[in-house]
Amino acid sequence: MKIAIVCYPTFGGSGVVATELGLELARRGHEIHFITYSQPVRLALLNPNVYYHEVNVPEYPLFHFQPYELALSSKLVDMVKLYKIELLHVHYAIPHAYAGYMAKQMLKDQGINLPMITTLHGTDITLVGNHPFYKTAVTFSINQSDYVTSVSQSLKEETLHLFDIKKEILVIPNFIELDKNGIDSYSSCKRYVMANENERIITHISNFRPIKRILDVVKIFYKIQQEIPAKLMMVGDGPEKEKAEYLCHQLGIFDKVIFFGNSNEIDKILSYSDLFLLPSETESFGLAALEAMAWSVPVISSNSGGLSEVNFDGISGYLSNVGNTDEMAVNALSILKDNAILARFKKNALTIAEKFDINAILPLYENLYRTAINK
Ligand code: GMT
Repeated sequence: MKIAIVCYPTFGGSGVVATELGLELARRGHEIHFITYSQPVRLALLNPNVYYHEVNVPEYPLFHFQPYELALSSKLVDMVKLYKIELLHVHYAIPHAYAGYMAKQMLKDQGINLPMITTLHGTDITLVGNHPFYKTAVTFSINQSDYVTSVSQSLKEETLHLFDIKKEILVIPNFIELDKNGIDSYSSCKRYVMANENERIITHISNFRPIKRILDVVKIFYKIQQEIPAKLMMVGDGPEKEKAEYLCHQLGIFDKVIFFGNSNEIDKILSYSDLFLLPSETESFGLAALEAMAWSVPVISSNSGGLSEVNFDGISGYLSNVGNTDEMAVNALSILKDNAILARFKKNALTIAEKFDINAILPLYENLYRTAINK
């Protein structure tokens, strides 16, 4: 199949999912066209089945806001005609579903039918999409999609609750590529760069937005390190970073915390980790938690959104109410203090992650594509 994928190319869950999906589809022989404003961060190598088409928005003094949707929909029409693309899959409703709808209409005018699938990822529904200034257009463009998927049952329910959606929403959970997590990767790791042998390694990865509650991460770690030797790996970048650094200074633990910034070494860092913290205000799914679990890392998370569909309480980790950092620290210590308990949680985390293996999830998308194209 010839498929166009539209996504955000930056660090962030929806872009990662879209890129990994496209790369795996290409490996399976499909022709994949990524159409976005810069090369997706995980799209390291182009191969004969992978194309990248950049959307440029020329500056013009009259524009206070650059009309990205216009440029994107134009590019979509041009690429669909040039490469005879059969299907459009947009990730993150805003503004991609809207631009996709415009492209569909322009193509229809030229006698070309382009089926469109919209995948809802989270904040496009819960935070941004629900804003009254966007809601009308978001509702319209979701309803105009030929098929709609969401990455968790929780997000599906929230979408139906917040918007007047007339389409069926199919839940296709996010996935993980487990094959790359081979034992060989462990052997080449240099753990001593991050922590001493006797120290537990605690990790958090996100875009450091307020919704991730990274000050809670620091507070939980502060309580952990009071009882056991430990180091905290803070991976990512975003608006809350400075506040978190300041809190580490205030608490006198700056020497125990490493701020990596955005990193391409996430797999390596996770392979060293003993525990992952994700105390978010909300997560539609929590891909970062799944990535940690795929490296046998137990997760301490909040219980909001779709996190309970990924992290199983008392099995792969623990879930607490948002902001309950005391309970999160107690739960973390109950795992970290005992080698046998830690080993059990690690094993369980991997077992649950295996249910989300790409080989199990990808056929769900492939089947949907076939249905959409042949309809
Ligand atoms: O919240 C983020 O970090 C970014 C955002 C995105 O779209 O890139 O993530 C959302 O999509 C991810 C992939 O489906 C989910 O794993 C995240 O849980 C979701 N974030 C939220 O719901 C806050």
